Amino acid sequence: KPLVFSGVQPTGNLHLGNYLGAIRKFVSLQNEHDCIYCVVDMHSITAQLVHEDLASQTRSITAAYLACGIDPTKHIVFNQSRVMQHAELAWIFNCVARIGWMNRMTQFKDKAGKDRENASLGLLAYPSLMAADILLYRATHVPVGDDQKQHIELTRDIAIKFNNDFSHRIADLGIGVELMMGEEKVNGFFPLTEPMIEGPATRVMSLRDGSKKMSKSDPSDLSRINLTDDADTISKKIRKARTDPEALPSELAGLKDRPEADNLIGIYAALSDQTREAVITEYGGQQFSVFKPALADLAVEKLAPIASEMRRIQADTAYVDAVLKDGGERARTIAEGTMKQVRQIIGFLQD
Ligand code: AQP
Repeated sequence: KPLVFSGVQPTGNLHLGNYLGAIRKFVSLQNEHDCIYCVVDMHSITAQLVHEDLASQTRSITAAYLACGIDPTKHIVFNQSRVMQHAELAWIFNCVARIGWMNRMTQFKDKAGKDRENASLGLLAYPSLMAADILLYRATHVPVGDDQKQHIELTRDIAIKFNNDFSHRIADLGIGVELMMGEEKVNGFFPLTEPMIEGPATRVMSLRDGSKKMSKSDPSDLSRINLTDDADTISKKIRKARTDPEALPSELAGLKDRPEADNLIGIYAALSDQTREAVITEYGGQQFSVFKPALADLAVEKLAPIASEMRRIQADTAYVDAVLKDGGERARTIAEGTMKQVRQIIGFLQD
């Protein structure tokens, strides 16, 4: 049965990239699937251990999930550190995955920078924990932005290696399920998870530099639209967004080598639920002095209600905490069911 899992780190203000690349998809998937949405607080300490406001940021991401429309009564919303089985399975996956696999991860290279020897071991092992997050629930689908594609591929590699290494044990215990590996049917314990990376804004770029991803950790606040920005701030940031002096092209091909224009078209398309082609058909030949105000109006219309709903929900700390506690309990039940079988497969003695 399909199961959707995804998460967001509580590392700062959520931005338009997180919204369009991930959270908006979380919301649309909940009508047709069972979903588990996590605030991945354990991931947030890999790059920086001490966060003065980790608790409030965890609540803020939860409030964003709820403000965007995720229903915590029908689905599971919780923070990762509440369910210790994530760390337990991650340790096992550290022993399944190879160091070379981790060394190849572009996010590790970007975040570790030049001084790799000084990066935390947790930052290197991040994809192992992410694989554990997903496979603990045997999730089949993971909605993410384009930057996470490599990590999902690694999750599949870990599942394949675990299924192979323990194939006899899984068969003897009779707890395997039939999986498709290309054309071939195999018996395995963990599913081969599919990333869901779709739509016109799978990689929203910085408003200051079209070659850099919009990111929570960018020191320039003008580089991103935060989900908590008010209408004036959203308009100002779009007005100041870096662009070239040319008018918009009348065909998509004309956006090649114009990353800033391409980014704004993608954002408009995603926010208005249109294709990029449709946006170019409407605005091709227009100057940015016409397009930017239209984009600002659209962004304010779509994002301002989320910001005010987030503020309302966040003010009710007891409610947010109750959602996380209840979600944590339900997640733990599923997670412990998986771990009992994983311990059996490996041969760990347990009660
Ligand atoms: N710019 C983006 N465009 C589209 N999707 C994006 N995502 C992040 N940035 C963009 C998606 O948002 C989800 C949650 O991301 P995360 O918080 O777990 O970590 P991240 O990818 O590292 O996000 P940031 O904003 O860049 O944070 P920092 O600055 O802390 O590294 C993921 O599905 C991600 O793909």
